[in-house]
This record gives sequence, structure tokens and C-alpha cells, in this order.
Amino acid sequence: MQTHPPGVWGTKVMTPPVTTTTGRFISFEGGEGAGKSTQSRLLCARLENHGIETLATREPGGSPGAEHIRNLLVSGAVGRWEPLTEALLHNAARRDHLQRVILPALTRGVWVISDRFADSTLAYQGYGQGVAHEKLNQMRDLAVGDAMPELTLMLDIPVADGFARTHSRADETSRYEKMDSAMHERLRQGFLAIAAAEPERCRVLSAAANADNVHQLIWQSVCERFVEDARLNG
Ligand code: ATM
Repeated sequence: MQTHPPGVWGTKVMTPPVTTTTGRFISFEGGEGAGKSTQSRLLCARLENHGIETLATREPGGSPGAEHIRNLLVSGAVGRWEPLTEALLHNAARRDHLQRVILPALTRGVWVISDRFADSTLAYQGYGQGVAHEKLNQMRDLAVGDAMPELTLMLDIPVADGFARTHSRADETSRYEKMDSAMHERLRQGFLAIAAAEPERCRVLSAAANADNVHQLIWQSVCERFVEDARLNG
């Protein structure tokens, strides 16, 4: 599994669609404490066991430029950014991540597993922070085009249970964790609405169970979605 983007950055502008490439693009989405990073690691390890090369990446971040933007987004006072500015920063980071890391990996046949992608902007900045969905969709069209994930695994957990998990961790609290629980409730409903609108791409999975059980649900979804790939049965 590659956990770091390749050291040499492509300068050529690459264009979607993802379907012309050989790798597969999977994203994890969900609120606080849903276990996305653990599940992303478990999925990559399982795919590698089946002979599939993977790249575990994340948003905001995932490329050197996008990681710089991430630092601007996750640190500082809650009100540091006006929500529309925040959405633009997330999209700028995403564009860099996509062009410099995700599309080149997919072209090499690598499966890309991203801990968050474009749905997070609609959920957090749209449903959570009130930016008009139309504006967010325009930004997404510009930054991402049709290079959306082929499968999005939405890990769903009640807000209070998710908070209980994150607050037991020693990590520094990010700007987003400081936002009020009403915002987190709105974004949970936002993820569910996004999944309901795109049932072909999105699978909502309960993240309340232990990590091994959640992983089994994820593996089942991956096998169903990519049933034509014989390596998954091997
Ligand atoms: P992670 O904690 O999953 O690394 O993400 C950092 C924060 O960025 C996350 N909240 N917390 N905690 C959600 C937030 N975020 C957005 O608000 N919009 C986005 O488009 C993305 C990708 C993340």
C-alpha cells in the first residue's frame, strides 16, 4: 500500500473521466468518530491481500499543496473562515489532490481509497454551514468534473456516539470538532440526503458496530460494486 503520494509530481493537466482509467476510486464519508481512517486502512490491506495495489489518501490534503491548505482549514478559531471561502479552499485543495495524486494513480491501475472527498463539502459547508447547494455544485463541477468516486461508503453514526469516540482520543481538537452539535446533526442528515440522491454510487453503512464487523459490511459492498474484478474472489 502506498501511504504517501509519489515524489515526482505530474505537471501535465489530466482530464477525467475516471472510467477511462484502470484503477478504481472509492471514497469514505461520514461525521466525527465514524472510523473512516481505520476502515480505509483495513480496506487497503484487504485489497492488497487480493493482489490489488492501493493508495490510501485523505481530504482535505493528500498532495503537498493540499496539505498546506488543510493546515489553514483545520487550525485556528471556529469563525476563521466565512463558509463560502471555506468551500473554495476545500475545492482548491481537492483540485490539486485530484490532478497531482488521484488521477495519476488511477491511470497506473492503482485503486485510490480517499478518506473524504467532494461529498464532505456539500455536507459540511452546505448542509452544515449553510452555503447554497447550487454554488457548491458549480464549484464541484469546476474542480472535479466527472472524476467522482465510483463507490462512496458513508459511515453513519449518531452524533453523540461519534463525539464520545473522538473525545477519548488524544489528538488535538480541530476547528471542526469545536463546531456545535446542531451543525454536526445537520451534516449527518446531509450525508444521508446525498446518499439517498445517488443510490448507485453511495452505500450507507452503520458504523456503530466494532471495526471488524463494519469492515465486513464494507468488503461486501466493494465486492458487489466491483463484481467483475476476479481478483476480489481470489
Ligand atoms: P478529518 O477530520 O476527516 O481529517 O477532516 C478534517 C475536517 O475537514 C473534517 N472535520 N472534522 N473533524 C471535515 C472537514 N471538511 C470539510 O468541512 N469540507 C470538506 O470538503 C472536507 C474534505 C473536509
